[in-house]
Amino acid sequence: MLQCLTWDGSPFTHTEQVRLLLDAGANWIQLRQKKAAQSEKLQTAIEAAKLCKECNATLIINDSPEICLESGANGVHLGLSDYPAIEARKMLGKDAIIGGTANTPEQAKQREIEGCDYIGLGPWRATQTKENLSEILGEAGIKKVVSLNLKIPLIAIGGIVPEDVKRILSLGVQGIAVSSGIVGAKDLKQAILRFSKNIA
Ligand code: TZP
Ligand code: MG
Repeated sequence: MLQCLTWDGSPFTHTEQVRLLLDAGANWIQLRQKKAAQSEKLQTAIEAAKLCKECNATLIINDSPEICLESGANGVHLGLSDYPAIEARKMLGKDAIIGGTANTPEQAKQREIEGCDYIGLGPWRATQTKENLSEILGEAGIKKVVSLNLKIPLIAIGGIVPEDVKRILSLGVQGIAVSSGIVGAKDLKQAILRFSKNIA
């Protein structure tokens, strides 16, 4: 599984990034538009949801269950200090995909208890993409969470480059999430290929 996240630092608008990602074959996209008014985020999400539906791709909205609901996206990704996952489930229903961030085994366990569908586990290494970055996990930190044998997939995130993919997957996580390494690349198609060829 490869989740591609849009990025405020890209020269392209978020809608353009979604279009480019879909053209490059992405089938799981997280719209991570941080620096915009709520109304603009909603407008982008509506456009992105339409584009993803046309391509049968899954769209996850960062932070906001409301925008997920109003745009018709498939789900929401909730950070550690975002909207509570249990409340998001009540709002979005059983079919919505709810992802939750975890940085420690305790948080990961809690995400499963809350009914999340997947865990964004990171950061793998330091990255400029996210502000207020939690403690770097590296191999040891990821292994601790893998050893819990949770029932929901673990998606590693944070500063991941193509050369990391095999090693990270060999630790026992189920997928990889990438932002700047794909939407910040000169050749986005080539970048997706470089990540996905190592992902079953
Ligand atoms: N959560 C932990 S690290 C991170 C997020 C959203 C940023 C990932 O972006 P990049 O550019 O792949 O490091
Ligand atoms: Mg968040």
